[in-house]
Amino acid sequence: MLRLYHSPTSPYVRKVMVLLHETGQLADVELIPAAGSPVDPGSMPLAQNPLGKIPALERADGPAIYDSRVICRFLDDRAGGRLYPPAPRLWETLTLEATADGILDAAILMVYEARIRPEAQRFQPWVDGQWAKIARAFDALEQRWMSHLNGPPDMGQVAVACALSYVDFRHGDRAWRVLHPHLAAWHAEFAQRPSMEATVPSA
Ligand code: GSF
Repeated sequence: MLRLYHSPTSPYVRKVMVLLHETGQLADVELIPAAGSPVDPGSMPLAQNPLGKIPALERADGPAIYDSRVICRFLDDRAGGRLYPPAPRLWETLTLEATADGILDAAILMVYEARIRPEAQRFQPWVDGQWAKIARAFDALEQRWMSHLNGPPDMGQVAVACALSYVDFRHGDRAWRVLHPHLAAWHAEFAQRPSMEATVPSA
């Protein structure tokens, strides 16, 4: 049995959960709740992932694997490799996934700055710089990636959908849809996939 260290609000964990739904592997994975932060590892699986982050996937016959991109490729490979296409399209899929993860990295750093750093020590240029990365990524998706996003379903699309949903979840005050109408329309449709609806984060 595979054991996935999990949180219902983690967008990186959500990528794995969406893949499990899409590939029919939900029954093969036991979910282990975990929570923590860079200043308090809490119940994070430090023995499985020295970085103290989730997701991490414990296997019966080998060391635990992480991070979410490694876990997604492992689980997709285990199911026959449908969500990571062969090269050369693979390089676009992986770049799209890296773009989505970069949006998540910036969005989570903004959350930590507000949630963990004491008010007197918060540094607004840091937050603005993180949001600038997200805004440029949205521009790139709108201007250069819509043909890939509208192509055959792949992990790049799953990652982008999870990233856009996470920005809505944690930074709902940032109105990104106005300037990115094609991306917004794509997300509205992709979010209706059963795998996405089954993994909506609860507050
Ligand atoms: C990032 C995972 C991550 O930051 C991946 O799996 O792709 N590159 C990794 N996870 C967060 C939880 S979340 O909000 O998604 C995490 O584990 N934070 C705790 C910490 O100490 O950073």
